[in-house]
Amino acid sequence: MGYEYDDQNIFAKILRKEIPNDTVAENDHALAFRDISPKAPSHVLIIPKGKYVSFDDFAANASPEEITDFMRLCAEVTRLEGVALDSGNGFRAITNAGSDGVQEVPHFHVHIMGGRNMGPMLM
Ligand code: IU
Repeated sequence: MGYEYDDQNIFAKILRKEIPNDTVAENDHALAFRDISPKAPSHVLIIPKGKYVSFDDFAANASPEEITDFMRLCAEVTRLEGVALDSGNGFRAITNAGSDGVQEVPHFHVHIMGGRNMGPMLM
């Protein structure tokens, strides 16, 4: 069993700069950009630049450098968006995986959403 990556997914096209994005920050191994359909005043997606389908694929197969850069970019986004706990009111970070997780785009991404009270988690 493997994680089959679709090179035609929309985030692969964003990484290849075939379609534009509203970049918030980036580093060697990860890119952060604004969600095209924001569900909160601040809604940013963080994606690895490598070809990982989902959280479990990334967690199992990414290198330590990729994982560190990804997590550090998440932290940078929370600071830039003013939602980090040392300076703001907090945020929700989520990732959807596969069909039961209702993942729309098959390139691993974390949503960071804030700027309002996000309410209880959906069950
Ligand atoms: P999901 O976790 O795979 O369900 O979320 C995909 C997100 O990607 C969703 O919030 C969309 O609004 C967002 N998105 C985007 O930012 N730009 C796009 O071109 C497309 C989807 I298609």
